[in-house]
This record gives sequence, structure tokens and C-alpha cells, in this order.
Amino acid sequence: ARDHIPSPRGLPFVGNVLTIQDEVPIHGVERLTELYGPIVKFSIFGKERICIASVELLEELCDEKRFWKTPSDALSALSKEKSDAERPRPGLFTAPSEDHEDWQQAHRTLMPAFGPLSIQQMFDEMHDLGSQLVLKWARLGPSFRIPVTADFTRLTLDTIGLCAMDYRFNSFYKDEMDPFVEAMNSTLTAASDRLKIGSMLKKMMPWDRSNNQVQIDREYMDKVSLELIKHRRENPSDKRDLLNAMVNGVDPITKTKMDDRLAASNMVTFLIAGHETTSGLLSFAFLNLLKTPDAYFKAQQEVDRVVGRNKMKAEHLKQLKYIDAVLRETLRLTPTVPAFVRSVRKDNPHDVEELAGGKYAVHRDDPVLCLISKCHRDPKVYGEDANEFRPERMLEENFKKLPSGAWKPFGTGVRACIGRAFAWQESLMAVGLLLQNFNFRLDDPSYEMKIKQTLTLKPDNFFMRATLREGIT
Ligand code: MNH
Repeated sequence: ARDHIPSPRGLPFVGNVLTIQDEVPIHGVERLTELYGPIVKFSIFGKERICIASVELLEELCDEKRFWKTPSDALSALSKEKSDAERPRPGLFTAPSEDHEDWQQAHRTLMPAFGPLSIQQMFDEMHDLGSQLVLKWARLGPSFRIPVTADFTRLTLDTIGLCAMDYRFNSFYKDEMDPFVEAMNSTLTAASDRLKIGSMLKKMMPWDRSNNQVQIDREYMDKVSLELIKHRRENPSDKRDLLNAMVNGVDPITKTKMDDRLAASNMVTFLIAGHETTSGLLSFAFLNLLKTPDAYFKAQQEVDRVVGRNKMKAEHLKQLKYIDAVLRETLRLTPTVPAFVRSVRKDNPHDVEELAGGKYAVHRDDPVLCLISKCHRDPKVYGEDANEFRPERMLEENFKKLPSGAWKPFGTGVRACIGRAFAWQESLMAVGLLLQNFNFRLDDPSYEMKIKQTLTLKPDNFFMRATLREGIT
């Protein structure tokens, strides 16, 4: 049945590489599903990939009894270069599978630190950094062209730095990014470049040195994290942050603490996973609001009604129901992590799993790319206006009626995003606070969304302007 999966004809050796080439790698794959339907098989340099793009198929792939997460090529490639002893330990995100000891220990040890109570206790720090952003934009005034994604990256990076490890990157008012951030960015670029043809060919050349750079950056980030961990061990604090959870947390099953190298890998993971994605979400959310005046108006009305001119508090957030829907709808249309990979579980006795009642088959060694960006626009679920930004469909009463596979921007099952509540609180707070304080407009009213993909998606070249609202002190 695998042979019934539609597939474009490829060239010898390179396969379908040319068909899926695109400045934005994910767009190449999306195009393929537009041409061949919701399941398609393609090959790149001899490696076959299945890709799915409908809610029905996604729900099958999310069945935890049959399939599990395998990390995508781009990510796992990052830690393949060295021998076992030297290789960095896998952080939660890149761990090869959920039966890996390091994943299990870190998952059990760190879950409580991401629970609702712990996250709520981070509100004041998140608000502190949100206020820094307000101050910056207020001082620069209405003629300043706000580089939206860059400033949101400063906000989200400073937030994860402060909440996770009590470290202030102080990125506002800095044009150059912290060296840690430079290392992080070049690692991310290297990872997503692996999906482009030019660098695939380059990798095959003996003189290619880009792997070395990735290695150097990786080691630098691990080193900084290790220092932070050692520093905290020697200077204990009773702060309920992630660093303490890593240094002091005990695995309830094995009763052991994470060793320093495992903790360091996870710290790097949180810093990367914890800011890129949220920055993209905030940027797309503002772009959507600016492109949809009716939604913008409703969101601002909500903030004025719920918070008014008062200082925002954690309790306000659950009342920001329309903004909640704006964020959900934004992640539906532009999920900043646009795909994840599932494959047949190791403990699944079947070597072949059938899909769609036997119409197609997935073999044990076939990783399936679940193209969330496409599933989220499935017309069977979202109708003819699936491509339109309409937050109303994400208001709680409508949202809870959606089928389970209709909205998966945070992944699925035990490997779903551990930082979801963190990201949500930070984003609700930021959108609310900014709408409370400013009136925004597009810098260029004719700007149309253009996407830039590093490892995650962000709008490219998006600028806006902010005018302080009356009555704000
Ligand atoms: Mn996050 C896993 C999306 C914010 C830390 N995250 C995932 C996955 C998706 C995802 C999708 C699953 C990937 C896969 O199946 O291959 N994450 C997001 C989005 C946002 C986000 C869209 C913001 C918006 N993530 C955050 C934040 C943190 C974080 C904030 C940390 C503070 N995410 C993680 C970690 C994992 C993860 C850690 C890996 C979890 C695991 O496998 O156990």
C-alpha cells in the first residue's frame, strides 16, 4: 500500500530535491501537498520521506499507541558529529525517543517547574520585561520604525533568561546581541540551512567547515550553561526558577538528580526553544491584528474593559478571551513550528502501520513529516475561509468543538511542548500590555506577509509604528 502514496517523479541521485527547493524550505513541501494531495512521498538524496497534510491523517499519526515522535533531521543532525563521550547529552527537544533515559529523567524532573503555579509565579518578571519594551517604544516615539521580530526576540529572550535562570541578557538598547545569542542564532541558521540544496551539496565537500562552526557554537553554549549551573550550586537561592529545578530537582522514580551535563543541555534547549517560537507568535499576532482592523478593535476594547488604565495583574489574563483567540488563530495560520515528525513506535509489534483504513501504509523505517501548517488549513474542518484570519472561530466555545487534530501547534502526546503555559502567559501579557499602552499601525500600509524560516517561522521585513495612548503614565 505504500506504493499507493502519490509521489512526484524524481531525478537519479538527487530525487525530488529540485521540486521542493524554496527560499522558505517548508513552502517547498507545502507546494508538494498542494499538487499531490494530503499524503505524498518524496525523496532527497536517496532518503524517502512521507508527508501528510490533513486533519484526518494527522489524528492517526498522533495516535500514541501506534506512533511516536522522532526528532526532525535538521535537529538531530546537530549532535551527530562527535563520539559518545564528547557528544552533548540530548536536551528534551532533541532526545531521540521517549524511551531514552536522559529524556525520561529530565521530563520527570522538570515537569513540575512548568506547572500552572510555577508559571504564575513568573508573572511579575514577565511583566517587568514587558514594561521595558513599553518604555523603549514610548521613548523612541511614533516616528520610529519598530523592527517587530527583532524587538520581540529581545523580549522573549530576556524573559526566558530571567525566568529560567535569573540572568538578565538586557537586550533592549543593545544593537549587538549577547554572544550567547549570536551562537544560538548561527546554530539555528545552520540547522535550517541543512534543508536547502546549496548546503546539502556543500556538506558533501571535504573542505566544508560549517559543521565545525556549529560545533564551536554548541560548545560555547554548553560552557556558559555549565557555568551558570555551577554558580547556582555554589550560591543557592530559594527562587522557584528552572535553574533551581535542574540543580535541586529529584526524579520521583529513580530518586536521582540530573548530572551537570544533562542539566546544561536542557538549559540550552530552554533558551532556544523558549524564545524563538514565542517571538514569532507575537510578531505574526501583531501583523494579523494590523491587517484585520475589526479584530484589532475587539482586542483593544477587551484590554480596555478588563484592565483599563490599571497595572496588569496575572488574574487579568484569563479574562482576555478574545486575545487568547487571536493567539490561537495566529498559531493556526502560521504555526511557528510548522511541522513535526512521527514514526512507528519501537514497541509497536507491527512493522507496517496502515493509514486511512488500509489505503496507505507506513513502514517502520519511514519517518512521517506532519505538516501542521497545512493541517491547520484543512477545508474539511475550517471551511472555505480556512485561509482567513478570524479569531472568532477560536473562542473557547468554538475551539472545544474542533476535532483533536485540527490544532496542534504545540506538538502532541508525551513529547508535546513543555513550555506551552509559559509561552501563553508571556504572549497574553505582552499583547495585552502593548495594546493597553499604544496605538499601532503598519509602517508600510502595503506590506504583505513574507515569511522567513530559520528553524522556526517569522514574518520578514515587518515594521510597525507605535503612538502612546492618552492617559498612560
Ligand atoms: Mn516548545 C516541544 C512549539 C514555546 C520548550 N514546542 C515543542 C514542540 C512544538 C513546540 C511543536 C514539539 C516538537 C516535536 O514534536 O518535534 N513551543 C512551541 C511553540 C511555542 C513554544 C509554538 C511558543 C509559541 N517551548 C516553548 C517555550 C519553551 C519550550 C517557551 C521553554 C520555556 N518545547 C520546549 C521543549 C520541548 C518543546 C523543552 C520538548 C519537549 C519534549 O520533547 O519533552
